[in-house]
Amino acid sequence: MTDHAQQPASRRERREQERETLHNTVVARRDARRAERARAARLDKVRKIAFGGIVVAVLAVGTYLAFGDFLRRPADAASSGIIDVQSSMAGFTPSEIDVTAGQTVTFKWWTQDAAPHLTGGVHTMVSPDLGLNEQLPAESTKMVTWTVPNKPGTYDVWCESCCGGKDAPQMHGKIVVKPSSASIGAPVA
Ligand SMILES: [Cu+2]
Repeated sequence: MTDHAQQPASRRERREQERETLHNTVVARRDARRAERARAARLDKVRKIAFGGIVVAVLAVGTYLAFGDFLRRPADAASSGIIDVQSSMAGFTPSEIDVTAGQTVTFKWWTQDAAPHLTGGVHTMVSPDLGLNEQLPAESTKMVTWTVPNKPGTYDVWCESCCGGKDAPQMHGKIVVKPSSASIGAPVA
């Protein structure tokens, strides 16, 4: 008797258990799908942020490469190594030239003045302290390559072949020798 009473009950229990197991499986699968979708959404968000960051970085680098050289030029005119200098009856243009100690620079030195106006038919560039003593023929352009002595400071440079030469204030220019970055902070010998 007890067997008969228990059997249907245990069948029901088994069916209930099976239903419950099935239900649990369905719920578990649904939860897993939701978790997967949430994870995918998070990953997608992270990817978008990372991509945005890469785009910004690439644009920044591109902008720097395109304009960095241009932007630096006014601050450090001598960094290209070629310095445009004109000599005229008004003196040197520019009247101040900035260079760096130890740097090798090239003056693209030119004049439009005609020979009759110039003593000996030349302009000159004289700065004994800096080892400069150059001549520029009338109406010409000359490339003068010069290694800047390792002597930071401000130096006088003049033309002695026209318009009163060294005695004339307008015939003087200034060469500023900046310390090289390697020697900044180190004692100047
Ligand atoms: Cu001159």
